[in-house]
Amino acid sequence: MSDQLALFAASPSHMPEGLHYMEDFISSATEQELIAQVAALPLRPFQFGIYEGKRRVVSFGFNYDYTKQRLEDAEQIPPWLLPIVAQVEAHGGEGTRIAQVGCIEYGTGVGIGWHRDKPQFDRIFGLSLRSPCKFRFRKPNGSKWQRFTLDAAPRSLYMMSGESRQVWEHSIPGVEAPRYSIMFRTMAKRP
Ligand SMILES: O=C(O)CCC(=O)C(=O)O
Repeated sequence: MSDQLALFAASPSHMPEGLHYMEDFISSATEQELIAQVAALPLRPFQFGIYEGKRRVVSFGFNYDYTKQRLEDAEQIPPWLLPIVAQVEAHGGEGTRIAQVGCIEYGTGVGIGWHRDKPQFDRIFGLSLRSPCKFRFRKPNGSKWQRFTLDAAPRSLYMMSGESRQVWEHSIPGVEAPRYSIMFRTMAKRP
């Protein structure tokens, strides 16, 4: 484990393999600044082909187009996000290069359904802002689901890699208070 990943080592051992979690990744002052920046973005309802999700999003670097089923170029990661991108890259360890950032706003009662992130991406980091959420995981276990729930606190960072990223699905039930998150994604290596 790299020195940087050792900083995530508080993760309980019963977590899905490859899931790491760190509380207080940022200060309250930085959280307030990031919330103000994200809230000022031109957030739009998440587009899922002909469907629209209730969470509102903006993507930088790349955007996955569900109609065309491919990644499209998106606007460059803006300067105000670069310090936090650098902080996430440092925690991800040597060779961590964030190529895509997604900013998400969840109103009260809004969540995200079961899914795995697109295979074009490799590791996924999520910074939680403003209020907590139940970050749920499930994977098939015979005819049942094996489940795990991470209580993701505001200002915490999780990282999904390995099985938690490739095998387990994740979802968030409707949040009890408005929540923002910033997702940071590295690219998968092409075969
Ligand atoms: O808001 C979060 O922490 C999770 C978002 C997520 O799962 C996604 O954008 O694919």
